[in-house]
Amino acid sequence: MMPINHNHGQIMKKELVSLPVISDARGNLTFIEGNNHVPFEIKRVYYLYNIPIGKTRGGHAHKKLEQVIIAISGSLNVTLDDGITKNTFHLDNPKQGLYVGPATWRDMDGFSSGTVALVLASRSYEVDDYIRNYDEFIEFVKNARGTQ
Ligand code: T46
Repeated sequence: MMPINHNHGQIMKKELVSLPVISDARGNLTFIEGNNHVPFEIKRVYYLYNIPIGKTRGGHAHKKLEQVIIAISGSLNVTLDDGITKNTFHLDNPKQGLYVGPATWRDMDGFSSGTVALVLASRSYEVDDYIRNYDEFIEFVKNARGTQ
């Protein structure tokens, strides 16, 4: 999975999570433990599949939620935006995850046919944790930086 940089050639390596693989003549097995292979306790798991070609998802940020996105099968592009820098990651490897922290706008597109994207999440589904308006997101990021 290679990040495609939009700004200053900066590679955001902290987003990439390598997952363990047990490989033998029967094939591969990858396992994921919370607070070990991903940097949080896993509270929720969901997956995106049957995505029609050309459709986009995401278009929001979260206030508190942390997630790791894995292309279990197929491929997709995920663009992460922290309010200043945008980086696009092409996910096509079930041995790697993409960490998405709080206060990060995400857009997903370029789903190949048959893609299954597994998402591991640090919190239960909370509608109030979503920021679905980009201007509100920028305000949220500015306020968060101001309180640091
Ligand atoms: C994210 C990206 C990667 C639930 O009821 N429970 C859930 O756990 C989730 C994830 C969604 N929903 C409902 C909320 C909406 O009514 O499912 C509907 C579709 O969700 P949304 O439009 O947010 O789907 P995506 O693919 O744009 O975003 C999802 C996650 O919501 C989001 O947290 O980071 O995948």
